[in-house]
Amino acid sequence: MAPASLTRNIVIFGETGAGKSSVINLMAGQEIAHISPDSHRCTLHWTEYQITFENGSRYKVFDTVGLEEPRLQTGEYLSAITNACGLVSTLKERGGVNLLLFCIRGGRVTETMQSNYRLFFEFLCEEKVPLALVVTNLERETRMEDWYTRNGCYLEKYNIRSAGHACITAAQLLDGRHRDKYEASRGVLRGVVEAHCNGSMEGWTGGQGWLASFISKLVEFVVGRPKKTDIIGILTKRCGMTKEVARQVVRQMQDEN
Ligand SMILES: Nc1nc2c(ncn2[C@@H]2O[C@H](COP(=O)(O)OP(=O)(O)O)[C@@H](O)[C@H]2O)c(=O)[nH]1
Ligand SMILES: [Mg+2]
Repeated sequence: MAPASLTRNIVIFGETGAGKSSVINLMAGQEIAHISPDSHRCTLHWTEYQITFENGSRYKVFDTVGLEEPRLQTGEYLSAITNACGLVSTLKERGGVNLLLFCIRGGRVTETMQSNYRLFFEFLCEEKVPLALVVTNLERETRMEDWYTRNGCYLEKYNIRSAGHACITAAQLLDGRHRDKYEASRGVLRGVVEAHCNGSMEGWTGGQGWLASFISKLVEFVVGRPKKTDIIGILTKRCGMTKEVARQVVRQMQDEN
């Protein structure tokens, strides 16, 4: 067993407005994440939060910016590379990823949802990290879990697979009736986090070529053709790679496509 004092790392992702910051506050039991519609929109930008449950379990939560559309424009891709370098090296430093939380609003499955799932689960974590779905906006359901009973099959149909799920409301300041659901949601969410974080003891750190492999897969989302020299420029100037390694990454990219 891992020692109780160990901090586990959670990466939360999903579109802007899905409720990620609200979910972090719900999990923390206090307002630590800023809820704002505007803020920083650059893909793979992240903010780190520390959360400790009453039972002593400690977590670092990485609140990330995902894709807002199914595809990335070339310029966005270049900024996403810069963010990816920082994110990957920070996650390594912190001991790797223990759990992915995919935050979605209860509604239909969209192409952007599928892209975010692929970006974080398949590309960033190479399917090696447990993923739990957090479905928000369910306060109008008589029983919030019913949403999954009705919709779980659609997620599977679109290849969005999860090890567990939490059907919740993450909205504070709702009226009395919904307030109970908010409090109940905290228990459900924490239960899912504990169930899937404690089992996987070591965080996943991606191995040697983690960053290179992630960046080269990322190119699949890009509309148009980013210039080789632009990519090499970013990898050497912003990500600290040598020219040699940067060229290798670009070559790997071309092999994948
Ligand atoms: N009704 C309702 N609103 C929610 C829920 N979760 C978040 N919101 C609201 O949706 C908006 C976006 O939430 P936020 O947490 O900032 O989403 P983020 O962009 O993914 O971090 C805010 O106005 C929240 O108050 C929910 O479960 N139900
Ligand atoms: Mg947010």
